[in-house]
Amino acid sequence: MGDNLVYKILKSHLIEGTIDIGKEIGIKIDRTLTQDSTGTMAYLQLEAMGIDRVKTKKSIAFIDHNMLQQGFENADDHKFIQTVASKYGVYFSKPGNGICHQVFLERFSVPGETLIGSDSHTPTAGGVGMLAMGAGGLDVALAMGGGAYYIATPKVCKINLIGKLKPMVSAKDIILEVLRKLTVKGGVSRVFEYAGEGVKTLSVPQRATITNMGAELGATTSIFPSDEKTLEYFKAQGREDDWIEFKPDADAVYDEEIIINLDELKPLAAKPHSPDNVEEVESIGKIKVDQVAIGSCTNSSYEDLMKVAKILKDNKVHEDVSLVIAPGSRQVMEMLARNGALGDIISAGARILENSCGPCIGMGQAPGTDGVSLRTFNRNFYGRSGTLSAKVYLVSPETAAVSAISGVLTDPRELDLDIKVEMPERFLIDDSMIISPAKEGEDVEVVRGPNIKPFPVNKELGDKVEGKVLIKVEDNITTDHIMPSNSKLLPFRSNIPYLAEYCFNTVDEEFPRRAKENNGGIIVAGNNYGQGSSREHAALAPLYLGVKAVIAKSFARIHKANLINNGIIPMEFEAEVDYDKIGLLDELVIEDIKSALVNGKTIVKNLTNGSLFNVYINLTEKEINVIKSGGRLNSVRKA
Ligand code: MIC
Ligand code: SF4
Repeated sequence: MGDNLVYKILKSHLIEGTIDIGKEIGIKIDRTLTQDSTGTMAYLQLEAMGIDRVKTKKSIAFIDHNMLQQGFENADDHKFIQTVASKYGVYFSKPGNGICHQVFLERFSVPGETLIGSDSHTPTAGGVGMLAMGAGGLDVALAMGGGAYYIATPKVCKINLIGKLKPMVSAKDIILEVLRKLTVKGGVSRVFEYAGEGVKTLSVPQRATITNMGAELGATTSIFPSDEKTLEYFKAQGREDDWIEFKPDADAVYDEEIIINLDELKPLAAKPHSPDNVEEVESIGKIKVDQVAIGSCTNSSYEDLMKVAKILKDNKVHEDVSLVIAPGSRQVMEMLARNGALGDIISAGARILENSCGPCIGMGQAPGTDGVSLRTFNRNFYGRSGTLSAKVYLVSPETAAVSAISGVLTDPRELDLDIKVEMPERFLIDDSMIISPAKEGEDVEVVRGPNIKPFPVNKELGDKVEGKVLIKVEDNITTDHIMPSNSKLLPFRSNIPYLAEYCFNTVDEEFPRRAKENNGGIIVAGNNYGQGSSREHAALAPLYLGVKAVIAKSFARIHKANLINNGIIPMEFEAEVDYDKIGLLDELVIEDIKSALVNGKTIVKNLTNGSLFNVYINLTEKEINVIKSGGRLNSVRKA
């Protein structure tokens, strides 16, 4: 029996454990990436680990999220990251050079290697055949220090692509279709490996759109083979030396298989407020649109924006629509500028934003009250745009551009236009905004602005866990709910005491006050708790407010790891009905928690209503030690 791509990489990078579905393995990490909004914390943690220089093949720090310099905070954080990166041997991609995943794909991706990044869309690099995973900042710091990255051996699900996309149907529609089929929980504990004749019809940027938004499935990651199309991309990036052919064995086995027929796909949209709330554009109908936003790490490649430019050429943006465009990288922006496409975009009336995440993370362009916004992004979670009453639809660049002209949601197939874009023979290559680290790091002075506050570190675990239920939330709560991000909060990612005041703000403004009044306590949640962003702030802010445990029906992978890394115990209901029996401010207690960790199961007493219920505590031996020590940093320091 042959190996699939995932097993090939796992086998060649295995440091600890045995590859067996569900079992924990430690793998060697070749490359890491950080971005600024999770990066400050990651580098503070790297400093706290006391290593001299990073030990990966290459680590890169990008600045792309936190770009609106309304005060000194962002610029200070950027300086901190630049200097700390130089000291520890990390490459630094300057603000303006582009979105981490787009630039990584262009300039740093290598088929067959491993990557972890402190951002949940790190799987983008799976588009060239990397095993690329999102992780908490601390896990990235540990990997930079040469440590293994631990995951549960995933199931590998083959997504067999047959046929070929019809004109005006796009890679975005493929991943929206997968989300429609599988939902935001459908990828948990899985890697999606794309195969089939349809693969060779997709360019690398199209593949990267799919692996990028695979994050919304809750998947560990997604991956494509590295083939002739990949070679074409590497040649055009002047990096053919980094290319290898990387294909599954002819008799490779998979745990599951799904077939997607590209011939049958139509333009799709994810309706508010979830990426899996997918329907065909034509069946949603011609709703009036107030804003269209094109960009983000999902759809901001040269190819995407050239298609947009071709649609906009000789047209005007509808008078009631604000169209904003944020190119994914300086390479993309400069190429559009030089070949005239930017002129077509500007002449149509688009507003050009800088090469960064921008509105995708609520950094500006919040829609108006009740505004309908079509976005080529990957997330339309409630409140993420910065306007609670906004209705955000996720669509392809084609649907976005056509609708920007018509003023209503429009199926792009209505436009009879050939917008095929060929891969350029050579991209415009200029790495001058990527700064190499100092040769010897000792002499570099790390510059720390006043906004950088020490992060909270947990205490060793006591004998029992007790506390009141501080909040009870439903299914699919995202880390955007737990620790919202917008232009007002993003500058405070290195200031947990400040951020903690906004913890759960979009769900329950009283949460921080209640947590403080009760001396901390316990969170109760539904299924897929903590989906979305990898921000460990969604664990650090609750830790700061005294949260000791989260009892949920189930957890999303990265957030569960972040809770454990911070010594907050993730527990899962044995019977989901027990969730219904718990009320806000009920007093819960778990006696002899240390034995409970080892047994993997325990009884929770509800002192308020006298009931008892069982919870699982699914932790590996390593994780148990982390929890006992009060977090991974403590356990690393002890070792
Ligand atoms: C996101 O898309 O939610 C973010 C902002 O890129 C996050 C990282 C963060 O919260 O800083 C992510 O995807 O991990
Ligand atoms: Fe940036 Fe949005 Fe991509 Fe997150 S999803 S990395 S905020 S562009």
